[in-house]
Amino acid sequence: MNFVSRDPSGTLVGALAAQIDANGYAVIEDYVAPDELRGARAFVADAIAANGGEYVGFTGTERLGGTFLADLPEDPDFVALCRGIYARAVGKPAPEVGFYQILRCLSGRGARAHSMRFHYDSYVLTALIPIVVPERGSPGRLIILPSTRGLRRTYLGNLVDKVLVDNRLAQALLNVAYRRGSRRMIRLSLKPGNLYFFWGYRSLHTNEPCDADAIRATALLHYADPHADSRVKRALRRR
Ligand SMILES: O=C(O)CCC(=O)C(=O)O
Ligand SMILES: [Fe+2]
Repeated sequence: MNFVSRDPSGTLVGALAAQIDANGYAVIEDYVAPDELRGARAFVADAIAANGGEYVGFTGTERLGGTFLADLPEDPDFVALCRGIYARAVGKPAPEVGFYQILRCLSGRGARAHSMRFHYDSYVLTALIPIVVPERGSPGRLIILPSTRGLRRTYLGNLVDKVLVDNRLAQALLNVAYRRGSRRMIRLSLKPGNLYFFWGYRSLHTNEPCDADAIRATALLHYADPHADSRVKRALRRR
């Protein structure tokens, strides 16, 4: 993983940012080394088995054991990649902040409850690494409606967008559009070990479920909350 050190003029980073703008996402194929991916897959299988075959999620790196995911948010190349893409797209220096990281392991009857809920992320750039993808049944694709909004100037503006989407009517309409095969929705088949980027803050997105007897596991590293310094946000969160 030394893409950025081999890219001193920022050609790769610029191309990735342009790809996200043009296509709704960008991908670096086989970003994860096979042995690292194998370790993470074993970790996911064990975690789901220990939870009786049901969904588990891990926030942060503490409980990620010896997997590559525990080290990824400190990996200089990965950090430089994300910051570089951010700076190119936003036109401002990338903030010196860490990632909001989640490992989502879908399986069992609960897999549906964690799927097909369209949302905006609170962070500008979303990096996604599939760890396990279903081999049969529902493919568990990533669904993206690219660039459905801009970066809101205020946290309240952001909140209004979220409220407008996070209700039964809006979700039902989006699900109807999905089932009717809306061309605006990108249906991205994921490959384990690839690294995908998209504008999580700006693009409505969600994931398809997997069947109860399958596993769908994705690592998400969210970067840069535009409203991190908002006084309104802090006041609301305090309650
Ligand atoms: O698991 C996925 O494919 C997407 C999850 C997601 O969008 C999120 O956790 O914010
Ligand atoms: Fe998301």
